[in-house]
Amino acid sequence: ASARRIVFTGASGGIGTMIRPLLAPLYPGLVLSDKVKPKDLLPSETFVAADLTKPDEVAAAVKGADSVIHLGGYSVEGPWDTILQANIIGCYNLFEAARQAGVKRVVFASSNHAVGFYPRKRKIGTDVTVRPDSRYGVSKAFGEALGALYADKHGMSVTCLRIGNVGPRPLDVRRLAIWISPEDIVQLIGIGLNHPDIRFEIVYGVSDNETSWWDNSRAQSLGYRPKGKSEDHRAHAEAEQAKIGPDPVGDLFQGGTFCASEFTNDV
Ligand code: 15L
Repeated sequence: ASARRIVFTGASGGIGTMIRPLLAPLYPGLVLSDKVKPKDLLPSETFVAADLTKPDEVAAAVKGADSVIHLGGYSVEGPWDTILQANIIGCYNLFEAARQAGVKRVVFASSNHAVGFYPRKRKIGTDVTVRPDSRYGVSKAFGEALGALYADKHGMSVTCLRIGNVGPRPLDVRRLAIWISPEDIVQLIGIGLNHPDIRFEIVYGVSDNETSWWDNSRAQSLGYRPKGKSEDHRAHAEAEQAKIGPDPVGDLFQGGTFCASEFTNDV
């Protein structure tokens, strides 16, 4: 049997840059993809350039792959055309190219912003109706729906990670609830790539945080054992929060500033 070929889109992005050193020993031969090549390619990595809006380039990137880690796209709120191209058309191109190439597994980077308009007071599971807080959040809900379609119609194994915020430590008080360490997201990616029983799953990409707003028991039953604890970084997060000050809309909802942006409703 030949070695697995795993393609990682968005490899030059924020999360990609943080986790590549952790992925390299676990997945030797990992094929990185992005529009621009990372400057510091490791000996065990290869690179194939692809613009997600170009079906031919995406097809070339996933050719021969058995699995795809799809983190490519636009990672924050943006103008409609930006979201449409990178996250709607780009995500479709990825899943369709993967299907045509016979890819068996996709791990998709969804986001907390697919459910950002749930109030912080509420604890939600992964079975709630989506409540996107932005065009970006809508595009992540679209990606989850597309993943379900390819799982149910074509038998692909699809794992959607509703990622909170990845980093070495939580950036503010909101991130105390949603923070995930680079090590823990790598653990979730591993479940998506290797768990024998996955057809379609949505799990929260969050560490073992005391103030979490999410019931992540599905991830737990798939074997997820997060090691990060945001409480270890509370002093840092609170100090950073003090510099930001209150946000009358953002502070009510899980999505924070994404909810407050362009907001014209009453609270
Ligand atoms: C996201 O989905 C973004 O990609 C990231 O830049 C952060 O804004 C994160 O959510 C967050 O909610 O903190």
